[in-house]
Amino acid sequence: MTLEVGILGYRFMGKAHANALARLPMFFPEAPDVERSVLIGRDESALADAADRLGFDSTATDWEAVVDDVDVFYNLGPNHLHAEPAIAALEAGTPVFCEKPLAPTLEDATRMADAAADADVPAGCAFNYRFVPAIRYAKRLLEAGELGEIRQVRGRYLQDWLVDPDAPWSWRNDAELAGSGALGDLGSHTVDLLRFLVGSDELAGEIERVSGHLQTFVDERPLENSDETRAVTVDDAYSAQLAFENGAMGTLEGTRFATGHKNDHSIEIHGSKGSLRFSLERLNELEVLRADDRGYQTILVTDEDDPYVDHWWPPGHVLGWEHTFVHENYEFLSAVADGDSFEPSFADGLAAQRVLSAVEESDDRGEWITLE
Ligand code: SOE
Repeated sequence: MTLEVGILGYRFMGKAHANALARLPMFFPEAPDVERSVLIGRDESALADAADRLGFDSTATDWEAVVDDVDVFYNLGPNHLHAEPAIAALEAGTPVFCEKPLAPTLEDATRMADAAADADVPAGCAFNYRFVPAIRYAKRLLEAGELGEIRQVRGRYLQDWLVDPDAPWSWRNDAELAGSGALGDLGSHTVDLLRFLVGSDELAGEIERVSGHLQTFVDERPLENSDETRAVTVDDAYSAQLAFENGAMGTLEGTRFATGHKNDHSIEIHGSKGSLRFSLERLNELEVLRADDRGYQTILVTDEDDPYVDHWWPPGHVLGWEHTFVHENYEFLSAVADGDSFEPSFADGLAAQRVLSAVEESDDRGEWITLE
């Protein structure tokens, strides 16, 4: 069986997922056969150029005509375009893979998760960092109880692409189009990773209460190639404190203003028997510190029995950011072909969104918020 895939969005994420689809038959021969069937967008000439470069058979400017025509629908467009096409596809019985954050608002995320619950097909939220081999390795250690009871977790996602006040305005700066700023774009990844790693009942459990702080440092920006400016209506940075169900504490930060940091996502976890830390900038490594160690021990997660590694190169031949997309596409498309469920699902996307929305509410009200 060949799965015909339709993809909405052809810029950054379109390229990352198209690359992943192209790699699958070479490195994951057991993956279902996939045809990059139709690429969807509005600007016909940019679309035609992208379809040519990314290996698509055809293009379409109207997602409504495509969502029930293909075997799988990928929604990689800006956040405000996530809900309607994804819901329409699910209602037509088409599996959906949607970029994160699931939606700009909690209301949209809820509608999407409801549509996914009513559909009999996989609906995945593309939190690609779950598919870093070192993160999977960390999850195994945590689930085997090697860190003991989880007491404190820390997550920071630092970027700097808005430090310059003259950096151009984009949809990511607009509340209507994006929902939130660093909080949704970066915080959604951090919240999802922490839920993935320590969110089980045996470890920290779900996030129960949050306290949040949002800040916008530059409140208007120039439009590209124009003398006009437009208002920035989302946060440039956020911080949050978390209280988990089983008593663990969490501290989160995300920013587009950390000068010099390009894509620095790091996680630290402290348990009763040990600590671990991971940094996306050294994604082939996991650092572990047990009670009797004299400093962190670095594990190079590039052995053939490490998660996904045997599909690529011999031990020690490191992987990169783009491989996380290949892994998630492999898992998602296999779930589609086998009729299995897939995680992270729309329910996981909604769970992250509940946390983000509570962080915003806490900032508005100046008090801790308990999640429903
Ligand atoms: C931009 O901040 C961005 O591309 C995010 O949208 C991605 O999810 C993240 O992986 C890298 O940074």
